[in-house]
Order: sequence, then C-alpha cells, then structure tokens
Amino acid sequence: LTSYRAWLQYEPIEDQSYASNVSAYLKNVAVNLDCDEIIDNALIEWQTALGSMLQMNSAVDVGSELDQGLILKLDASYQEDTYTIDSSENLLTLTGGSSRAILYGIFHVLRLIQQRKSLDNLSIKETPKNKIRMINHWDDMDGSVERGYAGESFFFKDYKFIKDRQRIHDYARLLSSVGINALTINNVNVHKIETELVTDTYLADVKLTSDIFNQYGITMYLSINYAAPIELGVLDTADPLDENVIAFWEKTAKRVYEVVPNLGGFLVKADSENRPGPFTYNRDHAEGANMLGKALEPYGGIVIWRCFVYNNKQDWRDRKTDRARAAYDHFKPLDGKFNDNVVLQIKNGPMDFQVREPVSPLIGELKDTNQFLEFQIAQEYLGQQRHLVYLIPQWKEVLEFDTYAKGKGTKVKDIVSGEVFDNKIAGIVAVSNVGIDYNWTGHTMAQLNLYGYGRLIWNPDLTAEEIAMEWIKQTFGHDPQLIETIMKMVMPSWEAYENYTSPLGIGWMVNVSHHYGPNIDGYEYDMWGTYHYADRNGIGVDRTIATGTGYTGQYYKENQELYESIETCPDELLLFFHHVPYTHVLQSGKTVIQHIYDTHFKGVEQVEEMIEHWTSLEDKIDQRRYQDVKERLEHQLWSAKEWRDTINTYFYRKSGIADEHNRKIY
Ligand code: BDP
Repeated sequence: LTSYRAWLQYEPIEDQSYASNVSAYLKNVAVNLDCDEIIDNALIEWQTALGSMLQMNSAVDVGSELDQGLILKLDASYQEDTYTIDSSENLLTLTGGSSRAILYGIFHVLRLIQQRKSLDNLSIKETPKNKIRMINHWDDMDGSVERGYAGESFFFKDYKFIKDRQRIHDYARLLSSVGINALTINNVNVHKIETELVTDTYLADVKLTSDIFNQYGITMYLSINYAAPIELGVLDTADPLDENVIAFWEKTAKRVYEVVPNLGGFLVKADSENRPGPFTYNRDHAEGANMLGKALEPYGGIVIWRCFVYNNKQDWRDRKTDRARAAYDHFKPLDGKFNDNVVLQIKNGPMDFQVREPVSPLIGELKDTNQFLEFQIAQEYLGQQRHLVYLIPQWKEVLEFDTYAKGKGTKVKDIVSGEVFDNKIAGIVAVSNVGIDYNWTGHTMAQLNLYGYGRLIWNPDLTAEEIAMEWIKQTFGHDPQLIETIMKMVMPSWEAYENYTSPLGIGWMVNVSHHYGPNIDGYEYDMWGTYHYADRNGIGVDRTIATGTGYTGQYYKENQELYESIETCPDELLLFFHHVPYTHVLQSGKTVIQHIYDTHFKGVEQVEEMIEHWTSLEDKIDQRRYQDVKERLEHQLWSAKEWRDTINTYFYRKSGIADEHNRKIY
C-alpha cells in the first residue's frame, strides 16, 4: 500500500534524462568493509530502491575496485555515526565511521535520488548533532497504546508479543532512514504485566524484538516498574537503599543482559502520576536512580530517569503550588548527584506538551547531569492526529531558545546535544505517533512529524520548510503545484491550531482525561494543577516573582526579566505568566479579548483554506491517501468551529465585551 511505504515510496523515475545521469553511479557497488547485518540491510535497501525507481539491478561485489559506481568503506578516524559522500566522474564514495553510518549514508543517497537531486560533484559530510536520537513508545501489552491515535500496538496483543514481526522490521527501516538510533517499546506507565518484561516470561521475545532493531542500528530499551521487587512478589519493599532491593536489581540486570546483551538500559517514570518511586521511602531521586545505574553499569546499560514529577493531587481551592515549578524544584537541587550512566529526561515545557509553553527552565540549570530533551510526536493535545498540525516549527522554537545559561547564545539545542556542559550521554527523545493503522500514523500528514523529528534532531539547523519539502517530494512526488500546495497547508498549521484552541499560552482548555475538544473549565476545578483563573475581569496565571508563584525566577536573568514584565513578555505566552484584564492591550495593539475573537475566527478560516488546497490536488494523489486526508480535514473543520464557538462564547459571556467586528458569537 502506498501509504504504508510512507516516505520510502521509491516511485519509478519518469524523467529519463535524470535517470540516465544517475545510473552510472548506481550500477555497481563495491563493498570494501566487513559485512554485518546492518550492511546487509543497507544493501537490500539499495537494491530494492533502485529496482523500484530505475528497474535496475545494482550488482554488489565484495572487495573490488571500481571506476564507475558506489564504493563503501569505513574510516576508523570518523565518529561512529559520521559519513561522507563524495562523487566525481560516475564514481560515488560513501565512507562511514561504522556500519550504521554506512546505512545512514545509503539512505542519504536514496533521499537525494527520491528528490531528483544531482549526484555530480558531491562533497557531503554528515555528523548528527545528537548522539542519542530516541523514540518512546507508550504501548501496553494488552495491545492498547496510551495516547495512541493510529490504532493498536504492533509489538503487543493480548499480553503477548505479536509473532509476525514484519511490521517491526519495516518500522526499523523507517526509523533508521531518518537516523533514529534508540527506542523503548513499552509504556512509561508500567503495569503489573509489563513489569514482567525483565523476567524470563518475556525475555526471549524481548531479545527477538531487540535483534530486529539492532539490524538497523537501533538500540532497544525497556521501561521498568520502580516497584518491580514488590510487584513481582519477591520483596515487600522497593527502597533503593535496602540491600535486598539492590541485590534484586543486580540479579535482574544480570539475567536481562545474559539474554539481551545489546539492551540499551531502562527508562523510569517514578513518583509521577501515581507511579511508585523512591519518595515512598523518603529517598531522593538521585538515590533512586543511582541504585539502578549501579546495577546496569557492568553491562554498559544506562538509566533514563524522567523529570515529569509534580503534585497531581492538588486542591484547586487553595492551589498552593504551581505545577510549572515542579521539574526544576525537584531536580535542580540534585544536579551533580547522579551517576555517569544516569540521564534525566526533561519535557520541552514545564507543564505537558501544550500547544504553546515556554521552554522548561530546568534545561540549562543542570550543569553536571546528563540530560535528554523530551518531545511528543503523538498529538495528544494537538488534535490527536485528526487535525493536521506540523510540529517541527514548534520544536524549532524550543531548540533555538536562548537559555543564557552560559551567557548570550546558550541555546537549548547545544545544551541537550551535550556540547555546552560536556555531557557523556545526551540527546533527544520523543513519544511515538505510530500504531497498527495501515499508514502508521492515522493521519497521513502525521507521517511528516515522524520524518521531521528524525531529520530535525539529526540536524537542528535544517529549516521547517526544508524538512517539509524533502518529505513532500519523497511521499507525494514532484509536481510543482502539488509541492507548493502542500507546503501552504503544513507550514501555517501549528499557528492555525493555536488560533482556534486555547489562547496566549494558557493551555489546558480541553476535555478531561482524553484531552480532545474544547472544555474551558474542565481542568479548572480539578486536582492536576492546570488552571486559567478566568473571571469576569480577566484571565491568566500570575507566575511572576513580584506578585505570583515565582516561577519566572527559575530562568536566567535575561529571560526572567523578559517574562516578569508585562510589557516585554511575548504575547503568545502572556497568559502563561500574567493575570490580566480582558481589556489589556497586547504588544500587537489588540486587547486580549479582541485577540481571542480574532484568532478564533482566523483559525477556522485557515482550516477552510487547507481544505481548498487539498481538494485542488484530487487528481494528483492516489484516491486512498486523498480521501483519508480529506475526511480528516473535514472533521478538523468541524472541530475547529466547535473550538471557536465554545471559546468565543465563553469569553463573551464572562467579559460582556462585544466583538469589534460584530461577528456571530452565541
Ligand atoms: C501525559 C499523558 C499521560 C502520560 C504522561 C507522561 O496524558 O498519558 O502518562 O504525560 O508523560 O501527557 O508520563
């Protein structure tokens, strides 16, 4: 199926002059390195792709010299994932620091061909910005996927591993084609059954799955249950300083690595949203994580420890703590106390993957601790893969954010890559958006977010436009009108979604628990620490040092001052940081209330434009993908209108202030 192939379409090349120009480079391959499974897969990919695009059988020869064709070789002086591609006079040389780098280089050449780029006079050198480039699955062993919007899990069903592993194989190809090199397959919320993944009940299956990923240069990790010693009925405590608990984890690690020697390590969600953790035993998170770190050390494993720790049982009536402060308040005091093989995983914002949040102030504050940045490709709060929302522009803002941690220009992208503080383990992870749906992501256009995630964390300097353009050509072809039209749909889509949903950085106006559709007060009188404080006079959370929760004080001075002052705080985050009257005039010159009305009308119009664009492409796209996207866009329009009318009516009724343009508000 077309949509199953995602961006690896390998459509036959119709442009004969292009085909003949590149053919000489492709006819033969000389392999001047030791083959392993990764190289084998690279060669299979090469032959499959060329067979499909050029009906060509590229002959593979081991150890030979060539004067025309592709030469593969290793260079021990290169970093592991570095590769170079050079070409002249019909000779293409791909040199890699490892088999994996060769695989990436092969995908690079195929990407060039899929985009109809010339192979003449290439002089390419690629080194990924981030060493670890990871995906987290939130798959449960019953087959469901927490926050999954693309069907069930393709790893598990009915508490077993799915025996047919073809899909996992195809998934590994897709991931490695964009440079992903790590993943977890089970949810961070580990229930009783998944606790057993580290036991002999499942280890053989864990190994089979891990092997498939390894063959594409991807290291597999497992999410573990902090209370495993109790859950498995071995002990009655999970206290990290208890010697029986220490022995339990040592023994568990030993057994796990006997069966799965290439496992990357463990991912842990502890003391978070009712998950067990060291707090139960009055231990801190460094004590908790280091105990596991020591158990994995002999095998080279690492512990990834999430910072999503906050009080989710607040009383909305007294609202004593500000949830936004939580990650920093918990983890900043522990900086420097974690083992070398422990890494803290920090969500991009201080709350939880909202359409707009400031960057987590913890990033830049941990100077002596390994860290990962966590994004969410799954569109939990961004339309759940029924709305078209291109996420790269949002992530780019995060990566380009200047923390001022070491003075001006200390950007998030350089901190999380490990460069600024010279971290041993560093990188970026994101929550997956795939499932068993035939097109992987539910919404065909959501494939772009997975593709883009890989490309962006490999090279954060790629622009959102470049990434989208690459994807469109590989996914849908080369018709200029098609490319231009899809660009016009995806580029403003994040802004459009922001326009018709919750305004000015306030977030959370969604239905409780499933998080889809508008519900302005859904989270207002609840325990989750997610409030907007709207009344008849105004709206917003005062997070200033002067009169509010003091959250702004968690940023370095320059950002602190920027956010603290109502004059300089960027409009798009105003209500995240300040409580203001509806009549407050934004930097844009509009009042808050007029901004709300205007953006909500505009957001719906933007979706209408998307639909016009898409329908203009009807005869340029296969029916299945065309109809799929069309149906979703129509639903998106319905949903955007629901958002517009709910939000506008609510604020009209609260404030009593009419729309300047007298549009229909209910
Ligand atoms: C929230 C999700 C919840 C996850 C949690 C997490 O609503 O399902 O378990 O994040 O990141 O966004 O652990």
